[in-house]
Amino acid sequence: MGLLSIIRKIKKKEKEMRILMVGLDNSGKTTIVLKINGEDTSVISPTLGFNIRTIRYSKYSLNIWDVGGQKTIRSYWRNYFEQTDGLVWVVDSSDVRRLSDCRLELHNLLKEERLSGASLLVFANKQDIQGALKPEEIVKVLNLDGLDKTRHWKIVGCSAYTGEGLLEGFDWLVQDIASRIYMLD
Ligand code: G3D
Repeated sequence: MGLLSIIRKIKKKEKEMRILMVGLDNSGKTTIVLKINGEDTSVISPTLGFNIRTIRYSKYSLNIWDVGGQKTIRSYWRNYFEQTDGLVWVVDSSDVRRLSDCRLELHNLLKEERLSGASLLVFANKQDIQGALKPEEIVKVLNLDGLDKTRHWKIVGCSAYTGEGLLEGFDWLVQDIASRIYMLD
């Protein structure tokens, strides 16, 4: 292999970002990933309780790990933390009953040492449903203002059905990660 192709290869690798999609089951993780990339989504591992999808997003290649949220498999989330650049925490904003569970799981997750540097995007999903809590309300219920001051985070209201908010959220996440890890770009 020539030097140029090696350099190209390294550069290509550098443009990869590893994103972990998490949240309670039924929050809309799968629907969001499908919506953002439509048919182009390639599913690497549809079995084993998680999917890895690689999507092109501007000049980056996002490896999105979509880990199931059922209670029984939440304890396995920790197996996917290594080298996570960004976390997308998806909330079903219409499922008020489970928001305290949601807050608990989120804060537990963020205690993980290996995730301490990851940018956090909170998607207040299902905004199309009447009665869904607004992003400002989700901030309060999930106590996001109480997060560690060093955490980079943002909340965006969205609907995986209409597509509202999805690009705004991913744009922020990708920019935030890029500014941390690709400073020479
Ligand atoms: P998960 O991957 O987090 O478990 P899914 O969640 O993507 O499977 O979505 C769970 C259910 O919520 C699905 O409904 C899906 O269609 C619905 N859903 C996801 N996003 C939205 C949204 O923005 N608005 C509305 N109204 N519904 C949404 P079903 O009925 O297929 O189980």
